[in-house]
Amino acid sequence: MPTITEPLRAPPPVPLPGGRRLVLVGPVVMGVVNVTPDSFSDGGRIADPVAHARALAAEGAAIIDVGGESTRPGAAPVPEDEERARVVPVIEALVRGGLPVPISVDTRKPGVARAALAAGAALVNDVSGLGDPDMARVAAAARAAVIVMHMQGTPETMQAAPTYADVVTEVAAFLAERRARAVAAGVDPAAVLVDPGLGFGKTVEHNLTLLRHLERLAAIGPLVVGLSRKSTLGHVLGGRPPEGRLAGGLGGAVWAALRGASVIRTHDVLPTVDALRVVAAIADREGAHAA
Ligand code: HH2
Repeated sequence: MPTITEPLRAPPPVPLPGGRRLVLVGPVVMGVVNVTPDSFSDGGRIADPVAHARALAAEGAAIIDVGGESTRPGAAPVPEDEERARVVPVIEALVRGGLPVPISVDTRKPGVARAALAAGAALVNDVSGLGDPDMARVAAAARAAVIVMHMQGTPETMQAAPTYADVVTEVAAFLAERRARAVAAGVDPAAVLVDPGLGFGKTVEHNLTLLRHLERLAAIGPLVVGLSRKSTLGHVLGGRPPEGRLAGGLGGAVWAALRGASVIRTHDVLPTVDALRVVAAIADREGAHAA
């Protein structure tokens, strides 16, 4: 078992465009803002994504993740124009309104990322792990940070029959390789975060195994973990629907925090911030629980 204090050591601050820095003490919470009609847990239910994003920032999110394409299992791709038209006005409005935290754009498309970064986003959250070779160049040109996520297959097919010989080793190798790709394209090495992509081409057992071995992934780069409302929680909780998975998600967030995660991606910002503040206070890492 790792000690509690060891994995909680924060990685260096992540450099962002405009000389800003993202300090990963805590760990920090990334609040999900889906500008989609069909996301798995909140599709079409967020009437005003700008107000929602501001509320999540006020609740303590350190990053706001704006996405215009659902990547839930079975989701069909969204045309680039449409995805851009969903996310860019939201990002523009948030930047114009002086949102106090950086914005990431959740996209697999370099064209969408370029427009989002021009509108003021500071990170690219790519669930395809830089699958499009232009993505790393787009991020580097904007001096943006990058989240490299692992996915086996594509959202349309990924849950058909996920197969690994050794899921932790394969995901770790992928993340290290794609991190190197970002750095080779000119992204600051300190600005590349990695994410195992829970639920993206993985069975419940694969997801639990990855969670069990987060330290190996955190050794590659600052680690992002997104378990919020996902079906693995529903499975563990005996078939609970997404709206009944909050407490389970908090259990997972606390586990991830104690095993090296730097960023917890969640729909439920306030309860997650509270849970992580208590963890940090108990772990008593200097400054970690200062508001
Ligand atoms: N999960 C989702 C989407 N983007 N990005 C990262 N880095 N890590 C994740 O685990 C992750 C992600 C799926 O959640 P959500 O955005 O709520 O659903 P949908 O893809 O249906 O919009």
